[in-house]
Amino acid sequence: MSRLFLGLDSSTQSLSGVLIDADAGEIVTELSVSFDQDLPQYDTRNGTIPGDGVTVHSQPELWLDALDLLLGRLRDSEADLSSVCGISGSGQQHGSVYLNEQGLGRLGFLDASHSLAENLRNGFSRATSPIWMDASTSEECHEITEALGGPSDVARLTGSTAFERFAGPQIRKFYKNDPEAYRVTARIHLVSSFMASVLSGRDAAVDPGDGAGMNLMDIREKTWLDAALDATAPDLSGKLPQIRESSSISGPISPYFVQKYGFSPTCRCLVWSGDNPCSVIGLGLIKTGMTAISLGTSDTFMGLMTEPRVSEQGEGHVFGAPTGDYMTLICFRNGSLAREHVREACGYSWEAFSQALEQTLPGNGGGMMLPWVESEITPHVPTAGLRRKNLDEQDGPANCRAVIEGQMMAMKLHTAWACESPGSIYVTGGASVNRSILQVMADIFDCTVYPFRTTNGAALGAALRAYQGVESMTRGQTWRDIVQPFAVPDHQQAVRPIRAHRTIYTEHLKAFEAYEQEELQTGDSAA
Ligand code: ADP
Ligand code: XUL
Repeated sequence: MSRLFLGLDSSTQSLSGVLIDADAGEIVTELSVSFDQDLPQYDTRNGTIPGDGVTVHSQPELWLDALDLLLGRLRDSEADLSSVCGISGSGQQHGSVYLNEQGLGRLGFLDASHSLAENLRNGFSRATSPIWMDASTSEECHEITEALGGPSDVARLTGSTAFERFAGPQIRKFYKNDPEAYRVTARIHLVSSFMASVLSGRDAAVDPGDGAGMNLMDIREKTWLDAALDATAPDLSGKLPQIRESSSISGPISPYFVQKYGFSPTCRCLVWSGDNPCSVIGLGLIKTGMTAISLGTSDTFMGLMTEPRVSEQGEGHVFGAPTGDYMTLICFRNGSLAREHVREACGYSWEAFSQALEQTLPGNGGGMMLPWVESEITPHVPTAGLRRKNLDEQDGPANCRAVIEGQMMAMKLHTAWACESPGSIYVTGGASVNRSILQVMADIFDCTVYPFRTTNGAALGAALRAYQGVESMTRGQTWRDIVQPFAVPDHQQAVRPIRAHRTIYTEHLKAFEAYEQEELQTGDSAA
């Protein structure tokens, strides 16, 4: 009988499942539930409750209904859920779920004749959950930062400076706005640990990957940091779950899922993690020094590290990695957004955009662009607006090269604190199909770039974590044994740096850095 492992990814807009066959080394099936389309009764937009764009929440019952729906679809497919040996998951990071005593108590008694959402009705002390897109807690970030001694102390202690979307500032805001509801909160879970609690029918732990996204965890000790808890809200330690390594088993699956969907009672539920730590595994980043870049809606840089080093500028984050090491995550908000903006302004297709890159020269004759179409996370740019230097707005091809060079040079500069010169880069996300863009990346980073085709990287990573957690207890397989058949870059499509471009970019990077500094200091938007 095959040994199957299930990975779930509870993300912003959907819940996905990837079922893998560990013996065959292949994916058996992949399914997804879209919140907006499949659960229209919640009336979400892109998975969130419509609002002002600053306060951004979702409903925890939505995630529960999605779980019932997805598992029902899996049961009705060919998949043999009774052969699933282990389940783990990946959650959108930073989102928090607030259970009262009743909700916490119900976890152990889920009744299969009702839905999960019905089981947990009246079980929440906060009706909706703030998620990672929420930016409404600047005041609380400031208060927490003051109490902990300043931004560099917060970063050194917790792995990140205080960020609006992180759970700690969100908890503080809840406590300040509704102290009574905060008082009756018995447990504050992350999306990941909430879903793990439901699956295992018991209060599940947070792992160091997702726990680091709260501004509450001691990044070195991987324990709750008393000073941060005190700076956030009273009596917080009794309201938080335990922290346990992400390979830990939370317990056997709740009888609810055995009765309803045909899982074996011996199926084990592992602790869940955040989507970024899971993606690191789904991309096969299991050795320190390995790096990946995702060119998606926003661009993200991920890398494994042995020590939790933080940037002096407070850029990016350090999270625990599922391998027990650390990982960095550095987010550049203006990714595809800025590429599309420039492409559309030129009236180009992606093909014409690629041709423009091919017909222009590295260094762009000194023409540069700071691609801040929206406010930028890295570097911190609150005032949106494209900036250009030595660049004619009407020159389409030069603008295409300038946006890509600007993005890659910014990435090179602002990730150097974490990884000065990567040996190679795995690249994924929608724009990774574009080899002309990858050539600029290879030249600027001066290393080989390997495209990595994956759709459900976080769910796959979660399935591999389940496999590792269950199997490492008995068979002693290494991470390499586990990840290798599933997570392989496309070596035939590798893009290598062109030697002749090295000196050009060494010089161009210096000019770009000076230009960026200048603009960051003046702070005004242009063009
Ligand atoms: P998400 O962050 O939503 O997962 P994806 O990784 O799916 O995003 O990337 C989608 C983006 O990929 C599109 O918005 C588009 O800008 C970009 N894209 C698609 N094809 C190309 C191409 N040939 N060249 C550059 N970018 C592309
Ligand atoms: C990471 C972050 C996002 C969410 C998306 O810090 O905010 O990547 O995890 O799900």
